[in-house]
Amino acid sequence: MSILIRGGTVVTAEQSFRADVYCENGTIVAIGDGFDAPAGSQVVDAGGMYVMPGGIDPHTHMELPFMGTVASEDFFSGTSAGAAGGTTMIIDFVIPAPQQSLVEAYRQWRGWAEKAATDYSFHVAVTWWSDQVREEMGVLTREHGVNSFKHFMAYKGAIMVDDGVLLNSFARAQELGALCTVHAENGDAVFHLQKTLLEQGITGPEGHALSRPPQVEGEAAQRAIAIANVLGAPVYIVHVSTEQATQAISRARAAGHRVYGEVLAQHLVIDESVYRNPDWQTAAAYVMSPPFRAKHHQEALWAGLSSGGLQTTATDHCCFCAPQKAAGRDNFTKIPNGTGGIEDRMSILWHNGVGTGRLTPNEFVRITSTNCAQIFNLYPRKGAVQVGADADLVVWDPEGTRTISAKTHHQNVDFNIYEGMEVKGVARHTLSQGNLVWTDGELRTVRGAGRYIDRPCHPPVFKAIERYNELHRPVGVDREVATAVTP
Ligand code: DUC
Ligand code: ZN
Ligand code: ZN
Ligand code: ZN
Repeated sequence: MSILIRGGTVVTAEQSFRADVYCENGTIVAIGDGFDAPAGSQVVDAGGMYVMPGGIDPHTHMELPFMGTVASEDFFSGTSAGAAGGTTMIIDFVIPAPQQSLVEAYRQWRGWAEKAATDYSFHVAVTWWSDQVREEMGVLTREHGVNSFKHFMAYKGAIMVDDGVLLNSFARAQELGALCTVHAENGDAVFHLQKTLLEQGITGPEGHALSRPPQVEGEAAQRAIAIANVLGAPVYIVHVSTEQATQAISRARAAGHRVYGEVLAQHLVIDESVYRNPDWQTAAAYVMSPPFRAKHHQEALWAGLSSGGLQTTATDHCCFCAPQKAAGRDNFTKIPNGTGGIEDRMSILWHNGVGTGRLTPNEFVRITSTNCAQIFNLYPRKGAVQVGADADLVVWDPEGTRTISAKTHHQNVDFNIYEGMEVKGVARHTLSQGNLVWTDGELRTVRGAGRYIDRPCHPPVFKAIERYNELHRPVGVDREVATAVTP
């Protein structure tokens, strides 16, 4: 099986150049000018288009059991919708119930994901702490290619963890060379505000945003970073939606700490006014956490992406249909949290990022693919257009247009949060493992064709930390002398 992508401009995180890309058996085998297609090869005309690494969405929740229901998008429909939008890999989340074995939960998710159409991998959430969890984090990193663990600082009474768990888990992950990721919202503050709002008779979707103000995220992001810094551990903050959290990350990075931030496409273009929609069902469709924000936060997020202070973009794709959302008719705290957008992320970012001059095409590749591949140790197999890399590619048409709508999308949800938005910049062809899975508006994904991708740990960063501690030793204090005089 061979395919030649002819006449396009290759765009990577570093450079753009005119070249043909030739792939065989799922791998890029040659990049250069003016190839003749070997007999029997398929040829894709990429004239006037960009050939880029397929998008990687580092944050999805396909068929997640959550808040009394199950997310409507499964691994096949979700990865297929992703392919239609130029995304060729997801990193989804295994979320064990408190007290559940992490390895057992991981196996459960692996079973569900066998139907995926494109490649995938898993972060595993730490929702409780014990010696068993400590041990299983080791098993997952050594035997199952898991190099990242997730922590929810919100969802009190369910999957929220306290600072003690964060410290134990961050320290363990650091020992293993794994990366900790955090959903940063102060769950106690959210719980308190939810109760107060309900007592005041505020029961509609507007209460959801009021119960999760920007400070709630800012405080938690700052705290997670501080806890990581106590240990000298790296930390990755998922779905950064506020100026406060963006600033906390920037400050830490400027001080030399390894802190990463992820932005959801929807937080860049949709604001909090959606919760004031008089139609309950429409307002409820936008209930997700963190919620949509006042407009000025969007500028902070864009600035973070273009400056490199925030590194990745995702969707938190976690779909619930109107009948599922209706569970919270009389009480906003019962509306299942989640929105969708895996099919639209790339176009939303191109149109509003590259189309407005906020991002260069190379920066677009960085924040949709390469940075994620590097942070989560998938590079250069993923996130690169180079010989030897997987042939997960998107042929991007910068002039193509689309009006986003639930009527035409491939996502398994009855609503589209971007309904009616017109975007310029679309995936014309998407290749997964060298196969055309989306071409000129036709979806050709195959159930079960996706592979689980191992992500080995990076080497632990202890050396760097010793050096860091050395640099931060108070002036005039010699450690050996200080030890010697201690009685
Ligand atoms: N936020 C959501 O909106 N849904 C799933 C989990 C989360 O943190
Ligand atoms: Zn989250
Ligand atoms: Zn410092
Ligand atoms: Zn999430």
